[in-house]
Amino acid sequence: MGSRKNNNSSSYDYSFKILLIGDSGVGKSSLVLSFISQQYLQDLSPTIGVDFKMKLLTFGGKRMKLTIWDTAGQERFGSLTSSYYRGAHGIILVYDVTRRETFTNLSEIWAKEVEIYSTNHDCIRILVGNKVDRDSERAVTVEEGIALAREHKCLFFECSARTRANVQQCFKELISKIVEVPSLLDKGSAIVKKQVLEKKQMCRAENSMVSALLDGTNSTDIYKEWVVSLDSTFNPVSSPQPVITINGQFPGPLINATTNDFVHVNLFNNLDESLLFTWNGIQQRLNSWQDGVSGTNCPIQPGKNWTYVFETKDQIGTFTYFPSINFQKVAGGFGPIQVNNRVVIAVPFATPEAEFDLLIGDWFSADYRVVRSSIQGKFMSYGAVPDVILMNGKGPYGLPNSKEHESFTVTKGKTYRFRISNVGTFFSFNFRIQSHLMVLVETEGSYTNQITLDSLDVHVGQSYSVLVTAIQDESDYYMVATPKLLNTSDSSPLVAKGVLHYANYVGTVSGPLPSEPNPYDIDFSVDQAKSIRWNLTAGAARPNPQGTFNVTNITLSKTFILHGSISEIDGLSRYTVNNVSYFTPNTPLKLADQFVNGSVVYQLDAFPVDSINDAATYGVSVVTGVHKGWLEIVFKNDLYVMDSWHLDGFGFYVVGFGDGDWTPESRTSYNLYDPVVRSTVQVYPQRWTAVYVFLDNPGMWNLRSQHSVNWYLGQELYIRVHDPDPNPAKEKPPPQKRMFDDQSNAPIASPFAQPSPLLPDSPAPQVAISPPFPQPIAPSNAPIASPIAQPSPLLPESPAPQVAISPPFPQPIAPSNAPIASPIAQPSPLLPGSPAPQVAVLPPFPQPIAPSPQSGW
Ligand SMILES: Nc1nc2c(ncn2[C@@H]2O[C@H](COP(=O)(O)OP(=O)(O)OP(=O)(O)O)[C@@H](O)[C@H]2O)c(=O)[nH]1
Ligand SMILES: [Mg+2]
Repeated sequence: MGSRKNNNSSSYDYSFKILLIGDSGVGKSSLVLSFISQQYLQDLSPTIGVDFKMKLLTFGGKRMKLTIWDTAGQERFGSLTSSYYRGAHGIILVYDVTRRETFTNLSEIWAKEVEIYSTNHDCIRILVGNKVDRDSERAVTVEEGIALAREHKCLFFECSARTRANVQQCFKELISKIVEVPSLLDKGSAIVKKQVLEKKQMCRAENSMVSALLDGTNSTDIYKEWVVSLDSTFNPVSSPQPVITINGQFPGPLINATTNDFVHVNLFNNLDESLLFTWNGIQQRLNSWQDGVSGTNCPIQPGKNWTYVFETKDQIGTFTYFPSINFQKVAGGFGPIQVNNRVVIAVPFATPEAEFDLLIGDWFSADYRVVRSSIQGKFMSYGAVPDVILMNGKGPYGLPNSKEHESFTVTKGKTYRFRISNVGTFFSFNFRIQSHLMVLVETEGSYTNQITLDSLDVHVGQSYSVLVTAIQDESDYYMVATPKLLNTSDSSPLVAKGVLHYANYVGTVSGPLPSEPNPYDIDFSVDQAKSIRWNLTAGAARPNPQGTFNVTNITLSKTFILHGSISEIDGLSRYTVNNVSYFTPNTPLKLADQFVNGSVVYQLDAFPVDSINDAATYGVSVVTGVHKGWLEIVFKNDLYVMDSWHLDGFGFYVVGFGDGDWTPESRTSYNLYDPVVRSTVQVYPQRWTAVYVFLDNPGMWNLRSQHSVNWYLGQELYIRVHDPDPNPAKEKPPPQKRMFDDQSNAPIASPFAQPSPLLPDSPAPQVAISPPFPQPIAPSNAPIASPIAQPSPLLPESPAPQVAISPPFPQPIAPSNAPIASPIAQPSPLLPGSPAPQVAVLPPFPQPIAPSPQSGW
């Protein structure tokens, strides 16, 4: 993976701001939709505030970016924020030809606002009479329209957003008039705009005009076409094995976005099993439909494609993406995401010479499907130890038969930004560069206080940015990542080694590896974690400083105390939260929610959020998160190995790390002043980590262990943040083309809406639950090693801490004679009294290729 020079080039020649105004219901949003897409017009909800839409087009050989500000007609009594008008190159004043008052309001209210607030006095205005398809109900004549247009020096069109009559012509005419006005053309020029912005940035004039301009006009659409395949030729380490590649690359390509961009990823599944991709740390604001986990989306079936469309709304930072089901992350498929500051928001450090994406993670040399089978044994089996740690898919320096090591070239005296992510499955690691210090600047969406480190602990699923200045003699230097909680020798494959190469140096890297902190020294790691604080004065996604949001005085609406542990259920090894192991239903929770309020698929709040279930059990764990409430989560790690937790949709305010039991008094040790905000937090063995979350993002959000085995074997739950108002400004509606539409012959109707023909007498809506309970993919006869309890052949010297498996596991709740029970079909201690829905023999949806705990459908 190479470096990227920091230069910005626009993908358009001109950028114009178009504003639509007029009474509520006249069809402004419909006109915009009709213009930018070919969709059949549906009834829309009233716009709240303002909506932005982008359209890129070529006009007269020039590339144009239109940012269309679709305002809310309901605001007419309060008057639109004047900033909406500022800088507009074109204004469309819309009335409804069937409602006379919308016409009179145009001259009495709207046109006056334009006069007062419009800052481009030569901006082009266009008067539009909409809904001419309802000609028989007409209340305003064409002549009256023309007269008003003359009075206000506007162009005039009559349109129908419904039939699309005249809509394209109207926008085209507007653009053609804008480009005829030299002053407007100048203001819309990308080059001039950049110069103006740079000047403004230099002056650091964060006045409201700049921020208003930025709020809407800088977003871009980024389009990706990805083919996801199993590649048996990559072989990062000696043995042949299938690796998940994207367009032939491993790791996958960078998604390089800026705050508020729209990312479109059209993903073709060339695997022989279903898959989903999740965008770890991207908050998918109001849009959990694009989150790509089993609770929100149906898997993309083999041979099919699906386009994710998501917005990097109000975010900056370093993140990763990866496959979320079927244990596939163990085989690769991961890649980097970066979300850059908008150009006018100053980054709190000088622009580095270049950036390096450094994805580091543990790796199994076996086929992931074999590893997947091995962790599903009937007896105690808690995974297997990864064999090697890779840097950007490459083996450690000097490891025979592995892919050539990673190397970055630097120039003496220059400073570089390293974006380091732990894309592994199990090991936390300590990262360091021989003879070089690192300045920590960012983590998963937040700028941090800038602390200088000689080594950095990165836990599974986490990302950081550090600055490294090439201050040493021209030579080569080791970049090293060593696993935590494991003793390794320098030559161990579990010591990742790459090279920092100074340009012009001819020679090889030498010298001892940079010394590591004691890998068992938890206090070192905790102290470092506590020293990573939020940079309160830096702006990030917004111009105002991060510290504007303060958690000192918030009122908590709820506390979850979540114990991560292991257990055995019906003879199967499972990971648990409060003794409940997540069972993945066939129907994604989000779809179930949409159609039948979730009933039948899950029972809301049956999961014990602050107590431990007596007996280990399966559950479709969905809990309520109070919309706009503050949630406190205390993660407790009952095991003797590291864990790390991630919540989709939000950032964690990391307020505390503690030893032993957590009690309400533990809150006195919290850092409420400048807790860092990030999406993944580590939980140390036998310790707790406390976070706050502000639940301002309605949706169905996955809370999971980032450790692949833990996640695959049930260590997850969902937080349902719900606002009963079906307003798309509060939560976006499902994507137009839902996944099952794409992948099966099933109608787009609810899976519950129609009784199955197989179950004519069924009193309740049916759930397709097939296969029933999670099954091991294949019986594993091989002795299954615990990752910790038994040394791996690759780790002869590791003394290995022990996993506490005492007291002995709870016994299976009931002997499970065939037929195998579904956690839903049988009353469970978690679901008291839940009416036992029927198991449909033939579900209406596609089946997973291989039954597995997370396969969904
Ligand atoms: N028959 C007909 N109906 C239309 C047309 N354009 C919009 N509508 C309908 O009019 C209603 C209001 O349309 P919107 O586009 O939401 O109106 P708006 O101006 O954006 O309203 P606010 O967001 O509240 O300001 C919806 O039910 C549309 O389906 C049209 O050309 N013909
Ligand atoms: Mg609207």
